[in-house]
Amino acid sequence: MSHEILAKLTSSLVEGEPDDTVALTRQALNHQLEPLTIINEGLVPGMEIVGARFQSGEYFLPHLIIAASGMQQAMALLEPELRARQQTVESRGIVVIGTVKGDIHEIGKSLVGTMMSASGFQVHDLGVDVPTETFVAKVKETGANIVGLSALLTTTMTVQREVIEALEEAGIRSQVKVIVGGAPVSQEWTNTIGADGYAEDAVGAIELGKHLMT
Ligand code: B12
Repeated sequence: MSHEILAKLTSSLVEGEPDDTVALTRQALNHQLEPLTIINEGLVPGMEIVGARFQSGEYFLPHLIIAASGMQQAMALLEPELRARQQTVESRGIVVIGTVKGDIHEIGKSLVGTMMSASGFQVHDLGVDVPTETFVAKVKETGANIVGLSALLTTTMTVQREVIEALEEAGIRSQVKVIVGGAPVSQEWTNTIGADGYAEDAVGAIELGKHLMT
């Protein structure tokens, strides 16, 4: 039964039925499925299929927007559940996360933020298209241990380097670990710009965050 709900959840994203995605997410929660299971085994596979179909030319932008809307509505239901489970977990550290200036891709960044939050990090999500100076100001304000920079475009990857430079100029680079991610980002790029870590998905980001805090 649980497997069936998760499979239907995946299909609802692929078929572009956001109302079904929301209804099935509620159903999955009612069946006592863990929010992380719903995300990892229901929603993420759906977005991966949609992404692959877009890349192969089978899907176009409207398909993506509809799928993204379904994913975001589902995440809005799951986030309070994830947070509720965090209440018993000790804070692992303060994380500031956002998608860099010029880039409006939200889903992966939000997933990383939500999942890090669910794993016990205190997460401040600045949203998308975040000005470099806002990252710096928020790191100062919160005393963040980690700043996460998401970039999904080859044209906005370079902004990750700009944020690192701005942290250096503000004299706080040594106080905060910079982690980077997004589809075009690699370990090689991470080394090139002098970031402290890279993860290719949200699960990897949690491991990376834990590792950097030890
Ligand atoms: C959905 C989507 C959109 C949606 C975004 C909706 C939203 N609210 O987010 C919409 C339709 C708005 C969109 C717009 C555009 N998009 Co788009 N989009 C995608 C798509 C299909 C999926 C992205 C996604 O959500 N994936 C699902 C999530 C779960 O994965 P993810 O984002 O990669 O995140 C994971 C990891 O990367 C990692 N991660 C992400 N961030 C971080 C941060 C840290 C700190 C860490 C550690 C890890 C991490 O963990 C995440 C979770 O597992 C990708 C294709 C792809 N395969 O990536 C194209 C893609 C990124 N888009 C692309 C393009 C070109 C655009 C547009 C320029 C299109 C246009 N002509 O208008 C605009 C960009 C506008 C702008 N200024 O930003 C290109 C980029 C090409 C390039 N290399 O530069 C891609 C690769 C598609 C393609 N092959 O052409 N897009």
